[in-house]
Amino acid sequence: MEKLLVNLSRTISHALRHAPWQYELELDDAGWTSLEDLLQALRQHRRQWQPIGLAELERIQAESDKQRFEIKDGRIRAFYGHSVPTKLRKEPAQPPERLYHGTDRQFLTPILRHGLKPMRRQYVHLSSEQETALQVGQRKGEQPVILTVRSGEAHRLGQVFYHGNEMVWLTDMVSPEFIDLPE
Ligand code: HQG
Repeated sequence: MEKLLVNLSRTISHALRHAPWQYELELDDAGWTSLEDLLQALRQHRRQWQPIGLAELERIQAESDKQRFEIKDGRIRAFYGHSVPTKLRKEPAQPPERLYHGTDRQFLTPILRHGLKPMRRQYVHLSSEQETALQVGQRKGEQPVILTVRSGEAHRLGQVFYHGNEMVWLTDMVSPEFIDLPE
């Protein structure tokens, strides 16, 4: 994807996940905001973004490695990743039997002691595929580790999981008893 679109995608993530107020946007309880307001804010943010419109957002959707945003009925939201202070409403869903979490070896001791915590985000992020988890882990340090989460078992015992997008699942925390290390 060309640089302009990568930068645009990062700024949209920042606006919709972390700091909507910096762009004079307000998110509703499920994270939606007006698409037209977002486009206006982006056009003001950088001079070279003045001509951007829906077509550029659609190109980001088509060319990104991940599905990060949802656009519907004149509104847009981030699928996952939020850190805004008000916890967003997500729809509970039945997870697959196993999910994966990529991290770095340096975090294993606290994770195995206290479980997976959302840290600075609203939810713990889990991947439905090991390959995606590996990519996430590689961003955290030199020694990526893929943890397996027995999500089916946790769900049957009452833990709630939420859909991010097709590949990303969210939950409030994962207790160490449901986490398996690689062999
Ligand atoms: C670690 C990307 C110590 C956890 C990805 C992770 C994802 C603990 C870090 C999405 C811990 C938090 C989110 C504990 C968890 N003690 N460390 N008890 N519990 N951790 O960035 O899951 O490309 O907030 O292992 O694809 O890495 O941005 O979460 O290393 O879906 O669209 O604390 O972001 O998507 O890191 O990544 P993050 P994440 P995008």
